[in-house]
Amino acid sequence: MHQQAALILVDVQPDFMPGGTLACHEGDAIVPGIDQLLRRHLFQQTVATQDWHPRGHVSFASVHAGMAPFQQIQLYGQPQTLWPDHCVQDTAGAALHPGIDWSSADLILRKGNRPDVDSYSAFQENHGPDGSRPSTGLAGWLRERGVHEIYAAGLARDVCVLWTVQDALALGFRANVVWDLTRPVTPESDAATRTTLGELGVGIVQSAELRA
Ligand code: VGL
Ligand code: ZN
Repeated sequence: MHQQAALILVDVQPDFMPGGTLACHEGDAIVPGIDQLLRRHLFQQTVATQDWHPRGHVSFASVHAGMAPFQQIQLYGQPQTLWPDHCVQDTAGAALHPGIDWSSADLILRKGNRPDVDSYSAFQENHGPDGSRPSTGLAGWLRERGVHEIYAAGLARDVCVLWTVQDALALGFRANVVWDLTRPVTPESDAATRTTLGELGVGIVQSAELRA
């Protein structure tokens, strides 16, 4: 048991896997390993996030005239990548992946439900119209349970997983990425992601190294 540690499974949803609308490279390859990891009950708490957008969400390229997916705009003074429509509430692509037994998850946190604000990290929404990044409440939830360290896995390695560990560190948690149980939207980003994680002091671990 990793005492005082939480596993955070980020956006393990069909839309981020081959056949989905915003597929990560080999995104489905992490499903068996995550299911096996959950069955080992190594962590004091397990949290799953679920990207959960209303139709017409501000992050969808389809709502910005003349814009295409993966282009960037400025939104509330910050860069915002525009995405294909994905993880629309109550669609199959937005479900927690059916190949995983989620019954041991202690908390399922839906994010990105505000129409005008995107939300990558499990801890804080992206910048809103007033320039702030509202808390999701996760940091307090973890602290109340004595958690000081997080292990993040899921999708996407270069977007929501990365933002989650960056916020975790900024909020005073030790942070690790379970590298083999993540996949990127942009495979070319892997070298930069590793460099960023190393510079921040985020641990990069493999699921096979995790021990009871
Ligand atoms: C994600 C882009 C848009 C992710 C979510 O889960 O990494 N990426 N929404
Ligand atoms: Zn999203």
